[in-house]
Amino acid sequence: MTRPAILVARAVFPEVLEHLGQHFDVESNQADTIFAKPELIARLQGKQGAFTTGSERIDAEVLAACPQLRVVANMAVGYNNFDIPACTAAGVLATNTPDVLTETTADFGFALMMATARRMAESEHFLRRGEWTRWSYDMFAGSDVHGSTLGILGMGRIGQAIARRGALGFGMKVVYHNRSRLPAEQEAPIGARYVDKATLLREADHLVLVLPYSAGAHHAIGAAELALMKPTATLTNIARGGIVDDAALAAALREGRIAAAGLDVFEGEPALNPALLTVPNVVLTPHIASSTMATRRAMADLAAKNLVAALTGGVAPTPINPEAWTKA
Ligand code: 8YV
Repeated sequence: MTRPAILVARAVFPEVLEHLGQHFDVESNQADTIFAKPELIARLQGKQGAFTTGSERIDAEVLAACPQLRVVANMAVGYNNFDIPACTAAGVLATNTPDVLTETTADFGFALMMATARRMAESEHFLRRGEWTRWSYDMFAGSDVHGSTLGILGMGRIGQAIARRGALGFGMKVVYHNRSRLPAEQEAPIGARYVDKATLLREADHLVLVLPYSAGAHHAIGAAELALMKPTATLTNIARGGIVDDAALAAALREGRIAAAGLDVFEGEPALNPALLTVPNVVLTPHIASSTMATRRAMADLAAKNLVAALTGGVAPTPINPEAWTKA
Protein backbone atom coordinates (compact mmCIF):
# COMPACT_ATOMS: atom_id res chain seq x y z
CA MET A 1 0.00 0.00 0.00
CA THR A 2 1.40 3.39 -0.88
CA ARG A 3 1.88 5.70 2.04
CA PRO A 4 0.29 9.14 2.01
CA ALA A 5 2.65 11.98 1.10
CA ILE A 6 2.89 15.12 3.21
CA LEU A 7 4.71 18.43 3.17
CA VAL A 8 6.12 19.80 6.42
CA ALA A 9 6.24 23.40 5.34
CA ARG A 10 8.66 24.79 7.93
CA ALA A 11 11.53 23.46 10.03
CA VAL A 12 10.40 21.37 12.97
CA PHE A 13 11.82 19.19 15.76
CA PRO A 14 13.76 16.29 14.15
CA GLU A 15 11.96 13.82 16.44
CA VAL A 16 8.62 14.99 15.06
CA LEU A 17 9.85 14.57 11.48
CA GLU A 18 11.03 11.09 12.37
CA HIS A 19 7.63 10.21 13.80
CA LEU A 20 5.88 11.54 10.70
CA GLY A 21 8.29 9.51 8.58
CA GLN A 22 6.95 6.31 10.17
CA HIS A 23 3.57 7.00 8.57
CA PHE A 24 4.17 9.16 5.54
CA ASP A 25 6.46 10.00 2.68
CA VAL A 26 7.65 13.31 4.04
CA GLU A 27 8.98 16.31 2.18
CA SER A 28 10.54 18.48 4.86
CA ASN A 29 12.00 21.97 4.90
CA GLN A 30 14.67 21.93 7.61
CA ALA A 31 16.33 24.86 5.81
CA ASP A 32 13.21 26.74 6.96
CA THR A 33 12.64 28.62 3.72
CA ILE A 34 9.36 30.52 3.73
CA PHE A 35 7.57 29.43 0.57
CA ALA A 36 5.85 32.08 -1.49
CA LYS A 37 2.47 30.92 -2.79
CA PRO A 38 3.67 29.49 -6.17
CA GLU A 39 6.36 27.48 -4.42
CA LEU A 40 3.96 26.28 -1.74
CA ILE A 41 1.58 25.11 -4.47
CA ALA A 42 4.39 23.40 -6.36
CA ARG A 43 5.59 21.57 -3.25
CA LEU A 44 2.06 20.51 -2.31
CA GLN A 45 1.56 18.69 -5.62
CA GLY A 46 0.80 15.04 -4.88
CA LYS A 47 0.60 15.65 -1.12
CA GLN A 48 -2.43 14.56 0.88
CA GLY A 49 -1.35 16.41 4.01
CA ALA A 50 0.41 19.59 5.02
CA PHE A 51 2.00 20.49 8.35
CA THR A 52 1.82 24.27 8.45
CA THR A 53 2.53 27.25 10.67
CA GLY A 54 1.15 30.77 10.61
CA SER A 55 3.39 31.63 7.64
CA GLU A 56 1.58 29.35 5.15
CA ARG A 57 -1.66 30.75 3.80
CA ILE A 58 -4.08 28.02 2.68
CA ASP A 59 -6.71 29.80 0.61
CA ALA A 60 -9.06 29.01 -2.27
CA GLU A 61 -6.29 29.45 -4.85
CA VAL A 62 -3.96 27.00 -3.09
CA LEU A 63 -6.81 24.53 -2.55
CA ALA A 64 -7.88 24.69 -6.19
CA ALA A 65 -4.31 24.08 -7.32
CA CYS A 66 -3.86 21.11 -4.97
CA PRO A 67 -6.94 18.91 -5.47
CA GLN A 68 -5.35 15.89 -3.78
CA LEU A 69 -4.86 17.75 -0.48
CA ARG A 70 -7.05 16.33 2.31
CA VAL A 71 -5.67 17.66 5.61
CA VAL A 72 -3.90 20.85 6.70
CA ALA A 73 -2.55 20.70 10.26
CA ASN A 74 -1.51 24.04 11.73
CA MET A 75 1.10 24.15 14.48
CA ALA A 76 -0.74 27.04 16.14
CA VAL A 77 -4.00 27.61 17.94
CA GLY A 78 -4.78 30.63 15.75
CA TYR A 79 -5.71 29.75 12.18
CA ASN A 80 -6.29 33.02 10.38
CA ASN A 81 -3.80 31.72 7.78
CA PHE A 82 -6.50 29.24 6.74
CA ASP A 83 -9.59 30.16 4.75
CA ILE A 84 -11.83 27.74 6.63
CA PRO A 85 -14.95 28.05 4.44
CA ALA A 86 -12.76 27.39 1.39
CA CYS A 87 -11.16 24.37 3.10
CA THR A 88 -14.58 22.99 3.99
CA ALA A 89 -15.89 23.56 0.47
CA ALA A 90 -12.84 21.72 -0.90
CA GLY A 91 -13.33 18.82 1.54
CA VAL A 92 -10.04 19.64 3.29
CA LEU A 93 -9.92 19.00 7.02
CA ALA A 94 -8.13 21.75 8.94
CA THR A 95 -6.73 21.24 12.44
CA ASN A 96 -5.05 23.47 15.05
CA THR A 97 -3.30 23.06 18.44
CA PRO A 98 -5.54 24.35 21.23
CA ASP A 99 -5.04 23.70 24.97
CA VAL A 100 -1.39 22.57 24.87
CA LEU A 101 -0.21 26.20 24.73
CA THR A 102 -2.76 27.87 27.01
CA GLU A 103 -0.78 28.17 30.24
CA THR A 104 2.55 28.94 28.55
CA THR A 105 0.97 31.69 26.47
CA ALA A 106 -0.82 33.09 29.52
CA ASP A 107 2.49 33.17 31.44
CA PHE A 108 4.00 35.22 28.65
CA GLY A 109 1.02 37.55 28.35
CA PHE A 110 1.18 38.23 32.06
CA ALA A 111 4.95 38.72 31.95
CA LEU A 112 4.68 41.12 29.03
CA MET A 113 1.96 43.07 30.81
CA MET A 114 4.15 43.30 33.93
CA ALA A 115 7.24 44.28 31.94
CA THR A 116 5.17 46.99 30.30
CA ALA A 117 3.65 48.31 33.53
CA ARG A 118 7.03 48.34 35.29
CA ARG A 119 8.98 49.74 32.33
CA MET A 120 11.48 46.89 32.25
CA ALA A 121 12.62 47.20 28.64
CA GLU A 122 12.89 50.97 28.69
CA SER A 123 14.92 50.98 31.92
CA GLU A 124 17.14 48.14 30.75
CA HIS A 125 17.96 50.01 27.55
CA PHE A 126 18.81 53.08 29.65
CA LEU A 127 21.15 51.00 31.79
CA ARG A 128 22.81 49.36 28.78
CA ARG A 129 23.43 52.80 27.26
CA GLY A 130 25.46 53.65 30.37
CA GLU A 131 23.10 56.41 31.39
CA TRP A 132 22.50 55.24 34.98
CA THR A 133 24.55 57.56 37.16
CA ARG A 134 22.38 57.95 40.27
CA TRP A 135 19.14 56.94 41.97
CA SER A 136 16.20 59.30 41.82
CA TYR A 137 12.82 59.20 43.49
CA ASP A 138 10.75 58.74 40.34
CA MET A 139 13.21 56.94 38.12
CA PHE A 140 11.21 54.73 35.74
CA ALA A 141 8.23 54.88 38.06
CA GLY A 142 5.59 52.73 36.45
CA SER A 143 2.17 51.63 37.56
CA ASP A 144 1.18 48.86 39.94
CA VAL A 145 -0.09 45.56 38.67
CA HIS A 146 -1.30 44.15 42.01
CA GLY A 147 -4.67 45.47 43.03
CA SER A 148 -5.26 47.22 39.70
CA THR A 149 -7.96 46.51 37.12
CA LEU A 150 -7.07 43.90 34.52
CA GLY A 151 -9.03 44.22 31.29
CA ILE A 152 -9.25 41.25 28.94
CA LEU A 153 -10.54 41.51 25.40
CA GLY A 154 -11.25 37.95 24.21
CA MET A 155 -12.07 35.67 27.13
CA GLY A 156 -11.23 32.28 25.62
CA ARG A 157 -8.94 29.71 27.16
CA ILE A 158 -5.86 31.97 27.20
CA GLY A 159 -7.83 35.02 28.35
CA GLN A 160 -9.23 33.04 31.26
CA ALA A 161 -5.77 31.74 32.17
CA ILE A 162 -4.44 35.32 32.30
CA ALA A 163 -7.46 36.41 34.34
CA ARG A 164 -6.77 33.61 36.87
CA ARG A 165 -3.20 34.80 37.27
CA GLY A 166 -4.33 38.38 37.82
CA ALA A 167 -7.22 37.66 40.17
CA LEU A 168 -5.75 34.84 42.24
CA GLY A 169 -2.07 35.80 42.22
CA PHE A 170 -2.13 39.60 42.12
CA GLY A 171 -5.45 40.61 43.64
CA MET A 172 -6.54 42.28 40.41
CA LYS A 173 -10.13 43.17 39.59
CA VAL A 174 -11.02 41.51 36.28
CA VAL A 175 -13.24 43.10 33.65
CA TYR A 176 -13.67 41.49 30.25
CA HIS A 177 -15.41 41.71 26.95
CA ASN A 178 -16.01 38.78 24.64
CA ARG A 179 -18.43 37.73 21.92
CA SER A 180 -20.30 35.78 24.57
CA ARG A 181 -20.44 36.03 28.33
CA LEU A 182 -18.88 33.25 30.41
CA PRO A 183 -21.21 31.08 32.51
CA ALA A 184 -21.55 32.40 36.07
CA GLU A 185 -19.60 29.44 37.50
CA GLN A 186 -16.58 30.44 35.41
CA GLU A 187 -16.84 34.13 36.27
CA ALA A 188 -17.30 33.67 40.02
CA PRO A 189 -13.93 32.12 41.09
CA ILE A 190 -12.03 35.03 39.51
CA GLY A 191 -14.65 37.71 40.16
CA ALA A 192 -14.72 38.49 36.44
CA ARG A 193 -17.19 41.18 35.37
CA TYR A 194 -18.55 41.18 31.82
CA VAL A 195 -18.72 44.71 30.38
CA ASP A 196 -19.24 46.26 26.96
CA LYS A 197 -16.13 47.13 24.98
CA ALA A 198 -16.23 50.88 25.74
CA THR A 199 -16.49 50.20 29.48
CA LEU A 200 -13.59 47.76 29.24
CA LEU A 201 -11.44 50.40 27.54
CA ARG A 202 -12.40 53.05 30.10
CA GLU A 203 -11.92 50.92 33.21
CA ALA A 204 -8.82 48.82 32.49
CA ASP A 205 -5.51 49.80 34.06
CA HIS A 206 -3.88 47.01 32.10
CA LEU A 207 -5.66 45.83 28.96
CA VAL A 208 -4.61 42.51 27.42
CA LEU A 209 -5.78 41.44 23.95
CA VAL A 210 -6.35 37.71 23.51
CA LEU A 211 -9.01 37.54 20.81
CA PRO A 212 -8.66 35.58 17.56
CA TYR A 213 -8.05 37.55 14.39
CA SER A 214 -10.92 37.80 11.93
CA ALA A 215 -11.95 40.44 9.43
CA GLY A 216 -14.32 41.76 12.12
CA ALA A 217 -11.45 42.09 14.61
CA HIS A 218 -9.28 44.12 12.21
CA HIS A 219 -8.20 47.30 14.01
CA ALA A 220 -10.45 46.47 16.97
CA ILE A 221 -8.07 48.83 18.76
CA GLY A 222 -7.55 52.01 16.77
CA ALA A 223 -7.37 55.71 17.53
CA ALA A 224 -10.98 55.92 18.77
CA GLU A 225 -10.54 52.98 21.16
CA LEU A 226 -7.17 54.23 22.42
CA ALA A 227 -8.83 57.57 23.14
CA LEU A 228 -11.18 55.88 25.60
CA MET A 229 -8.31 54.40 27.63
CA LYS A 230 -6.82 56.01 30.74
CA PRO A 231 -3.63 57.98 30.09
CA THR A 232 -2.02 55.79 32.78
CA ALA A 233 -3.17 52.52 31.18
CA THR A 234 -1.08 49.88 29.41
CA LEU A 235 -2.03 47.79 26.39
CA THR A 236 -0.62 44.30 25.76
CA ASN A 237 -1.20 42.44 22.48
CA ILE A 238 -0.39 38.72 22.37
CA ALA A 239 -3.24 37.93 19.94
CA ARG A 240 -2.51 38.80 16.31
CA GLY A 241 -1.07 41.63 14.33
CA GLY A 242 -3.83 43.64 12.67
CA ILE A 243 -6.08 43.64 15.73
CA VAL A 244 -4.29 46.84 16.77
CA ASP A 245 -3.77 49.75 14.39
CA ASP A 246 -0.03 49.93 15.05
CA ALA A 247 0.34 53.42 13.52
CA ALA A 248 -2.41 54.78 15.78
CA LEU A 249 -0.84 53.02 18.76
CA ALA A 250 2.62 54.47 18.05
CA ALA A 251 1.07 57.96 17.89
CA ALA A 252 -0.82 57.41 21.16
CA LEU A 253 2.37 56.20 22.88
CA ARG A 254 4.38 59.11 21.56
CA GLU A 255 1.81 61.62 22.74
CA GLY A 256 1.35 59.94 26.14
CA ARG A 257 -2.32 59.21 25.50
CA ILE A 258 -1.69 55.81 27.08
CA ALA A 259 1.29 55.02 29.31
CA ALA A 260 2.88 52.05 27.56
CA ALA A 261 2.35 48.98 25.41
CA GLY A 262 3.68 45.44 25.24
CA LEU A 263 3.55 43.85 21.79
CA ASP A 264 4.35 40.29 20.77
CA VAL A 265 2.52 40.51 17.43
CA PHE A 266 2.53 43.13 14.69
CA GLU A 267 0.71 44.16 11.55
CA GLY A 268 2.68 42.67 8.65
CA GLU A 269 5.17 40.87 10.92
CA PRO A 270 8.02 40.13 10.86
CA ALA A 271 8.16 43.70 9.51
CA LEU A 272 7.31 46.33 12.11
CA ASN A 273 5.78 49.73 11.77
CA PRO A 274 9.03 51.74 12.10
CA ALA A 275 7.28 54.27 14.34
CA LEU A 276 7.09 51.61 17.06
CA LEU A 277 10.87 51.45 17.15
CA THR A 278 11.15 55.14 17.88
CA VAL A 279 8.89 55.28 20.94
CA PRO A 280 10.54 54.29 24.23
CA ASN A 281 7.45 53.19 26.17
CA VAL A 282 6.84 49.95 24.33
CA VAL A 283 8.14 46.45 25.01
CA LEU A 284 8.61 44.52 21.75
CA THR A 285 9.01 40.75 21.40
CA PRO A 286 9.08 38.61 18.22
CA HIS A 287 5.88 36.50 18.47
CA ILE A 288 7.21 34.16 21.17
CA ALA A 289 4.29 33.88 23.60
CA SER A 290 4.00 30.10 23.12
CA SER A 291 7.73 29.58 22.90
CA THR A 292 8.96 27.25 25.58
CA MET A 293 10.66 24.05 24.45
CA ALA A 294 8.02 21.90 26.12
CA THR A 295 5.10 23.76 24.63
CA ARG A 296 6.46 24.12 21.11
CA ARG A 297 7.14 20.38 21.19
CA ALA A 298 3.60 19.70 22.45
CA MET A 299 2.22 21.86 19.63
CA ALA A 300 4.29 20.04 17.02
CA ASP A 301 3.28 16.67 18.47
CA LEU A 302 -0.40 17.61 18.36
CA ALA A 303 -0.17 18.84 14.76
CA ALA A 304 1.54 15.55 13.86
CA LYS A 305 -1.10 13.55 15.74
CA ASN A 306 -3.83 15.31 13.77
CA LEU A 307 -2.14 14.43 10.46
CA VAL A 308 -1.49 10.82 11.38
CA ALA A 309 -4.99 10.21 12.71
CA ALA A 310 -6.74 11.92 9.81
CA LEU A 311 -4.70 10.26 7.07
CA THR A 312 -4.57 6.75 8.55
CA GLY A 313 -8.27 6.21 9.20
CA GLY A 314 -8.47 7.65 12.71
CA VAL A 315 -10.15 10.72 14.12
CA ALA A 316 -8.14 13.95 14.29
CA PRO A 317 -8.12 15.10 17.93
CA THR A 318 -8.47 18.85 17.32
CA PRO A 319 -10.29 19.56 14.06
CA ILE A 320 -11.44 23.08 13.17
CA ASN A 321 -13.94 22.06 10.49
CA PRO A 322 -14.92 18.43 11.13
CA GLU A 323 -17.84 19.02 8.78
CA ALA A 324 -15.34 19.09 5.89
CA TRP A 325 -15.29 15.32 5.98
CA THR A 326 -18.82 14.54 7.05
CA LYS A 327 -20.40 16.33 4.09
CA ALA A 328 -21.32 14.06 1.21
C1 8YV B 1 2.59 30.21 16.97
C2 8YV B 1 0.46 31.43 17.72
O1 8YV B 1 3.89 30.19 17.40
O2 8YV B 1 -0.61 29.42 18.27
C3 8YV B 1 -0.71 30.54 17.77
O3 8YV B 1 -1.78 30.95 17.30
O4 8YV B 1 0.33 32.57 17.45
C4 8YV B 1 1.83 30.92 18.07
O5 8YV B 1 1.74 30.05 19.15
C5 8YV B 1 2.54 30.79 15.58
O6 8YV B 1 1.26 31.00 15.12
C6 8YV B 1 3.31 29.90 14.60
O7 8YV B 1 2.52 28.93 14.03
